[in-house]
Amino acid sequence: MNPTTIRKDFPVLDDETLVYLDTAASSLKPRQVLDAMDEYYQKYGVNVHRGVYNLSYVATTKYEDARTTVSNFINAAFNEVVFTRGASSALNLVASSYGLNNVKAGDEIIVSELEHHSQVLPWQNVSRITGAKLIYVPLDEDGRITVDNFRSVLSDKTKVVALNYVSNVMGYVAPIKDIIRLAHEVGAIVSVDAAQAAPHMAIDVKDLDCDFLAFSGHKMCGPTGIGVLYGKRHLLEAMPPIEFGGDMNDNVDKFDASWKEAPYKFETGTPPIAEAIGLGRAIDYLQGIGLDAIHEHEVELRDYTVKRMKAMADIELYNPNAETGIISFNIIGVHPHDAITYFDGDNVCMRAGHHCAQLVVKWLDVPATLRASFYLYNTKEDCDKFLATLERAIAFFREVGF
Ligand code: 7TS
Repeated sequence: MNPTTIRKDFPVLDDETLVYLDTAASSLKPRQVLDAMDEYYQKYGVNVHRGVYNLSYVATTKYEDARTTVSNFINAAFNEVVFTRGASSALNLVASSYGLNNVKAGDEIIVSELEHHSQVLPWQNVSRITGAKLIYVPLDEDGRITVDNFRSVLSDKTKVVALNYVSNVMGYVAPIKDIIRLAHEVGAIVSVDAAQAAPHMAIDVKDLDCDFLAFSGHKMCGPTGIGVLYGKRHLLEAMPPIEFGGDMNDNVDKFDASWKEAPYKFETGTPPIAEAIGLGRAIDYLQGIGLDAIHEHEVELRDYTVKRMKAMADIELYNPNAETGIISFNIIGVHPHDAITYFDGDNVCMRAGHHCAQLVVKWLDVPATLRASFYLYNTKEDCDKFLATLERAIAFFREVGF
């Protein structure tokens, strides 16, 4: 894998002064993906599933081909892949359709403080409406979800387990396969938030045996406005739609209607056609490079950077031993929102804040963190530029007084 060649695929990186370390928020998009979407708009930009003419047939075929690409990517069946607006809407679909129809007062839903708001707030809503209880897995001293801690909250009352595969703040990989096996032993279903996993590591939903799994296109070289919900066939079949309108229906009478089969009953209205095609191309692009090689590259950059950061005074590192390309830290005594402006001045893009995961930032007992995240287009030079800015930022804040 050669990041220097890869960088040439990303038009935003034509600006050679730019150091992009905010992939966990959204990745950059390669020309191949932009071209595939442009081709849709330029050559056959019509609606799907309805036109009885050749252009519409071409659009429908490309849209459904993208579903095949996604299903192969995660080892699902074609009709187990629902296109959504993103990971957030996929996770909301699980809670609003499966959750509200299967969970009742007295049941328990297991979540954690390591979740993105998109995984925990939909289940808070289910809990409010149904009277089911939210239970938090205690995190270990590093802030990890462990199998033992998960076991300590699992019971016969557990109906749903809603956890992340990779944390967007700590970059930890959860022991999700073991969690799924244990949850199934008590008859609970598991909804996996894979928004930070799918872009960086190979996923096999059959091997994991998860019931639901969600991710977004825009964090994996694809466009915004498209995401995926994988659901086991029998679960999707039993779930009611949560949005009603065009294309999702079968027969419509004055006071009643019937729905198409999954996944179509969940894809109301004109879908994100160009975006699905773009996501399919993004997956081809990532697989062409190899998910294992991408993961290895990110970890190498992370280890290189963390080693240098550990040698610096005035740095608080929150996840020194994470196994993915995410570094969460603060400059001691400096509010991250002050620090981030210094990085911006050097054209180093990172995120400062609670990363839409306030519970873990509260668990860390800090107002916010700085977060650098790596992807396939980052290089050792990016790490060096980031470290040089960091050193100057520390010197600057030391001079003006922490
Ligand atoms: N789950 C996780 C673990 C995430 O990191 C994110 C987005 C989402 C769900 C929601 O994805 P969306 O595409 O629907 O927005 N995380 C971040 C982040 O860390 N910084 O900006 C967005």
